[in-house]
Amino acid sequence: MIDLRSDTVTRPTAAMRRAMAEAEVGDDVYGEDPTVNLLQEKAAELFGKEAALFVPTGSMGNQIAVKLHTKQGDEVIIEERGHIFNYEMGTPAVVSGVMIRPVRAANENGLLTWAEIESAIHINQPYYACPTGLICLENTHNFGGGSVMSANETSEICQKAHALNLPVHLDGARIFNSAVAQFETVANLTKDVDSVQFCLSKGLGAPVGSMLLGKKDFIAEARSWRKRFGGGMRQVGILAAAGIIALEESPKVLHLDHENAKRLAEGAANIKGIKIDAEKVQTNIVIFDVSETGKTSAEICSRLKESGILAIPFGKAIRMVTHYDVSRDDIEKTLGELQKILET
Ligand code: TLP
Repeated sequence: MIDLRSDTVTRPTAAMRRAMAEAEVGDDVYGEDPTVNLLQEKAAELFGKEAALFVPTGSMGNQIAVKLHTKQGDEVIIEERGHIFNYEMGTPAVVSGVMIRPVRAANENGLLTWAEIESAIHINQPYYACPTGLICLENTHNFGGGSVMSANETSEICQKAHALNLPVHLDGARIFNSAVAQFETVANLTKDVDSVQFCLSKGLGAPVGSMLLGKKDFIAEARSWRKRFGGGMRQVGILAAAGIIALEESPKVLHLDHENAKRLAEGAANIKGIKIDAEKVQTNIVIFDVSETGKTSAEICSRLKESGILAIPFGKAIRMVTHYDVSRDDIEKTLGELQKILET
């Protein structure tokens, strides 16, 4: 199978499996797992943040941050296609008692400008509006097509938010893809955010795990919330060992996924009825519109599946995500099959 549904489908590398087998472990609920502690130290150092916490999933990292930055009845500003709003099971409402204020970015890439955020902020409006408690950004923006926000854009938003006493959380599930695409460091991309979550289990290829980073006090409290969420694991150094390899080795090869995504987008753009601007594909996510092909996205995906290719239909579009288990030959095969389905 050529699995383009997501970069979450990667299997651990041989080096990860070896490291997992040999990992030194302890009870992480007591803070005594040396491999988890090492991963947390390495991540904090790489991002230039005071502290880091290993969490089982990106969703848990995001939701702990939402919980800690807000109080019940607050509103959280987020781009309309954002993951925290659309794909985390309504947890902000369930767990934090907050409202989401979705804001549609004018740019199709899903990246909000400060002007767009500012127009949705509610402060000092007692008796009417739900007060804004948090701004969430997403870099890369998944359903904006893997688009990247620059360090300057991020810092500008953070500084203006901080001037209004508003914290900023970054869903950086794929922040390393963003950094590689921009020849930037993850530290620069996240330097002014109050907290950032990134995933070891997406393009970086670890089997499980995400990291939440921020100030020492924030991470100490996050540790308690992780326990409340049921995420206090024990000899989890087994997983952190793979995470260390993901953190240190995988960013070096992410550019290959980006090159494959670009080729996929360029090839798809030449197929009858498919609409995509390949110029705008910056990382490993390719979303193309199939509404003018005469077939639905579901039909196309089910035909692809018959040829051993998996992709996800989203309304009138199809998403394909490249990762290290997808080769250039797989991309060419996918383009060939798409052409067969749509042009013959
Ligand atoms: N994204 C998954 C699906 O949930 C859509 C995918 O296949 O892309 N933030 C962002 C930006 C994400 O893309 C994801 C996962 C998460 C958070 C959540 O991570 P997990 O799955 O570890 O909870």
